[in-house]
Amino acid sequence: MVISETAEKIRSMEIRGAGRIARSAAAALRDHAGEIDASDLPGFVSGMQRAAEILLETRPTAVSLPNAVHSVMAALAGARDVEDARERIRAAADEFIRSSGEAVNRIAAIGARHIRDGDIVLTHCNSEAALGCILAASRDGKDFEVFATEVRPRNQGLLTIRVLNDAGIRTSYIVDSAVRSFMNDVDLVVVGTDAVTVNGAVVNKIGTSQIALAAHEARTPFMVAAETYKFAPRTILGELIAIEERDPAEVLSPGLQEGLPHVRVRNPAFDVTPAEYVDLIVTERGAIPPQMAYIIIRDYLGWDLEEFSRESVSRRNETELCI
Ligand code: RUB
Repeated sequence: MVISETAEKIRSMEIRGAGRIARSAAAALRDHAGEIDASDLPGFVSGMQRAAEILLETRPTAVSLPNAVHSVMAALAGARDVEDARERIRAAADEFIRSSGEAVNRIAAIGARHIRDGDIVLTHCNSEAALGCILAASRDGKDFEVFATEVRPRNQGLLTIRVLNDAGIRTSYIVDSAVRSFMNDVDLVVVGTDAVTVNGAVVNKIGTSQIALAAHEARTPFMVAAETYKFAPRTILGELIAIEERDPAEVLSPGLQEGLPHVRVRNPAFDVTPAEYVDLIVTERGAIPPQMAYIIIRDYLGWDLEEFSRESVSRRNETELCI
């Protein structure tokens, strides 16, 4: 029950933003582990695997989701019996949620140092990691302004301006296409991310790459706030990040579409900003250049080529043997 409810909330974007999606998936797995009625360990494990798959199918782009699921499900390895497995899942999920919150706070503290008195900071979409940096700078007593974009078609900018307004931060709200007009006034761009690939490319809300391009042209620093679980281990072996394409009705109402039989509405939810347009990625382990993405995947997520191969083999075994 908790799994299908959480999955639906993620799919419908009631729960949205890569960090929140990851924490809610971890919590759903924990609660599901508490509910499963399994008489033996193989039954428990296959019930957990089904749950993990349902969560993984909700939204394809935010890599924080598979990373959260992986970190919780890995706790099943070595479980002695159902009760032990339940306890391991509970502990791993709680640890993921705790460390995720801590990572966001740490990123805020580091990112805030890059915001100076008098700056104009531009942000896009609604990222708790990026907003964390802005709010922390404000709490530090810095006096600066923010430009926040509208974020068509789902208007996440409305969430962002509410947060900024509540914090008393002077904010200008602009349509997405106005970014280049203002970029020469902007001192720093701060965004979050759904995935960072091994070559340092940043996948974030549609429009981010245009903003990065405009920032690059104007020589405005472009900073990304990213917990380490937003880095994508499978890109090591050339796996690509799937870009979610959402319902055309988010862009154009079905009524209007009907009158335009030759028009196809495209609605990709994310885009890819190449590493050369990214100046800095602020993680909870410190700020890094995008070129260091591989090190994060290897050292902090603990995945390397060898583990990747082992994981693929053990996944095959799990399917064959159902543990
Ligand atoms: C949200 C989005 C956010 C990242 C990072 O897209 O692109 O910038 O997920 O957010 P959507 P956070 O609204 O489609 O989920 O820093 O909160 O994890």
